[in-house]
Amino acid sequence: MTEKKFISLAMMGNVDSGKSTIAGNLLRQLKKVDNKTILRYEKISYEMGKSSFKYAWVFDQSKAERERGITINWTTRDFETDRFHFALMDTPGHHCFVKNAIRAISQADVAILVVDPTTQRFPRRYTDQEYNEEYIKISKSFGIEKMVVLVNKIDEKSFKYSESIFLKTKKEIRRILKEYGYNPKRVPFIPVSGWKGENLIEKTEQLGWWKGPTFLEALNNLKAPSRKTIIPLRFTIRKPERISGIGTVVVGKVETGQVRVGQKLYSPILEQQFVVNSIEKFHQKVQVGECGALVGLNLRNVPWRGLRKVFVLGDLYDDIPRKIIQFTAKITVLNTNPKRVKVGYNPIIHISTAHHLCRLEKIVAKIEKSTNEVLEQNPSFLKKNDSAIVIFKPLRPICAECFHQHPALGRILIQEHNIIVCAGIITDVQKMDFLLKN
Ligand SMILES: Nc1nc2c(ncn2[C@@H]2O[C@H](COP(=O)(O)OP(=O)(O)O)[C@@H](O)[C@H]2O)c(=O)[nH]1
Ligand SMILES: [Mg+2]
Repeated sequence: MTEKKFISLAMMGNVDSGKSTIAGNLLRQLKKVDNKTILRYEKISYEMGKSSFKYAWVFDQSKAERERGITINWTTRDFETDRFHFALMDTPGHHCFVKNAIRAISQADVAILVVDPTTQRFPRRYTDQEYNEEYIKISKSFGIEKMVVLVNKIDEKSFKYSESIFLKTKKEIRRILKEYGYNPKRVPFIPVSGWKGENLIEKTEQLGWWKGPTFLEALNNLKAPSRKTIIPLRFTIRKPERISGIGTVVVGKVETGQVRVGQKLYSPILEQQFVVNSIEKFHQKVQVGECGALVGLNLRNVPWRGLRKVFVLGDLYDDIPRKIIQFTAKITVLNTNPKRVKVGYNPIIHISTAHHLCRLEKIVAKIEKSTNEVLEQNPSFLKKNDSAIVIFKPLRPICAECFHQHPALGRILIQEHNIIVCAGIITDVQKMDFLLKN
């Protein structure tokens, strides 16, 4: 039997749209969470006056998350269909924790956008549509080509399983998708109720008009993502964990190449090498972590403290990753920034699961986005919709790569006050010399 292809999914969308509830209820229906656990959540959440969050608690595991009724962390669970092995990442929608959402989305193959078309319950700084737009921008900037849109809460009083509300929502979201370069025809839209578990795995009688797939069917119908297996290894770390009896485990994604037991890995930030003791993929020991997989690596001789700052590992003998002290990027300004994007601008730049403080050293040229034709040399600032070639200098050396070599480490995103200011790709990097301490 050939092994099933692996796909990672990130739930994304505004706070309270029902991401955690959908994810939790889906796992319950797939019997990945037993009813006893749900009954326990039901009882305790009821006592806390948060009974509507019983399914969300499958993913919202911490005390702070449960008391506040919001997702803060980014939690991953797995499940299988007959074609694929999925990793399902639940992300926070609350604007205070959007950094965690960005990091999770950066490791996803497919984004699951959850939208709530029912009436808004409290005043917000931005409209729901603006939040949806931000998430679509984030996933596009990270090169996520596939998306599934779930129109949630069909059971709510103001929705009442209405086809017209579904179609209206679909039309609005499709317009945004198109604006940011997605082909709306390739994005399935599915009406669901995360709370009642309707149309997640099984169809519901209430939705007689719905002839399309359920959420799970849509996932099973996805095309397997293409993987860059033959390129040397880059492993992006989400978090280090200390597991009793095993030792230090780094959890992350095999972005390119593959990782093997016994392989010597190198961290440019620590300037150290480690040997892979064992690899775990959703609680199962494996010999190889294939390209695209989310795995835990148990490493020999890792300094626990230093690991927090490490985001990328590569093979010690094959295209070893190096520290970067400066990089050139082709960026597009997606939003006007009150301070404007000019030389000296000091943004935090997201690259894969990491973010770094950088300084804009130089605006080389303003260009025409599609043709790269130079419109202006050395402009003093950039405004909304401008594209440009720029040079950034990180405050401290970082790990990054040219987009055409390692796409996952060559995409950058600048976000300020929860608004995406710029997005782009790295076209050139200035590397530091290779150093090895141990
Ligand atoms: N009526 C109804 N309420 C829902 C549905 N899905 C989620 N909710 C409620 O919406 C609130 C927020 O849900 P949660 O899953 O925490 O949203 P998240 O912030 O996107 O993760 C909770 O009170 C849920 O019970 C649904 O399909 N129907
Ligand atoms: Mg949540």
